[in-house]
Amino acid sequence: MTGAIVEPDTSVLLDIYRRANLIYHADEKFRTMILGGELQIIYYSPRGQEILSGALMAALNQDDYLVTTYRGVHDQLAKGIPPKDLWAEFAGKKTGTCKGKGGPMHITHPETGVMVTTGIVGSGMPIANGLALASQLEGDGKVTVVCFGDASTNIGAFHEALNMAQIWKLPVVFVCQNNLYGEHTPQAMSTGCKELIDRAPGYGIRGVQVNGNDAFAMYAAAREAVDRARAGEGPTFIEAKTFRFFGHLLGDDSHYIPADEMEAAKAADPIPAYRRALLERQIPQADLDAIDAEIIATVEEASQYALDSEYPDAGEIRIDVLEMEIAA
Ligand SMILES: Cc1ncc(C[n+]2csc(CCOP(=O)(O)OP(=O)(O)O)c2C)c(N)n1
Ligand SMILES: [Mg+2]
Repeated sequence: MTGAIVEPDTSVLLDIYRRANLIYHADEKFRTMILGGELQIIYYSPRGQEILSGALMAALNQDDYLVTTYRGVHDQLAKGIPPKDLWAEFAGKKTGTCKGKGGPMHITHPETGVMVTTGIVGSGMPIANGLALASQLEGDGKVTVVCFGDASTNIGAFHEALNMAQIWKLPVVFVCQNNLYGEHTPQAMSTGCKELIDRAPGYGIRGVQVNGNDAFAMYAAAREAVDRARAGEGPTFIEAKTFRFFGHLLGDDSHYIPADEMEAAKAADPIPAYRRALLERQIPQADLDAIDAEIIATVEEASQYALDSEYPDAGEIRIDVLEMEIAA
């Protein structure tokens, strides 16, 4: 874990609060809409991982790059995609980030640096290297962050990407959001090494293990890794420990998670814990309540916008796609 932590100032603490609680309320609304039949999508809830993502994205610039996964709605919102555009894409509407043709699994929004969302486990890491290599060659000063889960560290692409990033000193930060399970399999059943951070020395890459649910520790780890990458000091592998409260996908009853493990994780829910931490630091409750109210209104507006928007026209089906002529 990281050592002594210098606390960020109040504006950063509130920024993290805002990002994390936008995720929290959006996730709640997504689940309500899906279970109520208003939205027909497969949904991978990031509930429990909000603080990790909020603190991580608060350390990035708007034009820094992000690559994330099917569970990436927390990362996408925290990176700054306008909720209306994101919601409409989830609903498959033409007002969405990809004109409703990508859906939740393929969110892209270059205006806020969200370059790729992928459902192919581990595939984001080499792509992140490509983005970081482009930044290095062009000298644009951007940093690429790539998020992935614990089970993704068993994919070959993870090992190739860490090695290549290190030898080329790429401005990339690999963030493993270790929620301890890959689908229904606990880490110990799929992974030989106990601590994922132990994979870093094998590639000579800087490794940092952190409690991702602790906003202060997570922000400090992210800040340092991002600053180093931007300064040309190369990549970092961050293993951020966290937990997911709704299983792999919505509808998963999490029967494979021991009851006491789930209970302990919920007792340590990072969302109320961070609110308590801010109140202890004399941040007025009214300020936090005002942010919550604003977020709830934003989420309501975004979800209604998605419902009210139109589906793409049938004539759109061959536009924005790669077409190949197949010889008869
Ligand atoms: C290459 C590949 N193999 C298998 C799958 C099926 N699959 C989808 S999610 C997943 C688990 C990934 O777990 P982890 O990386 O820990 O991320 P989490 O879902 O916990 O956020 C698997 C095996 C896939 N999508 N792609
Ligand atoms: Mg996982």
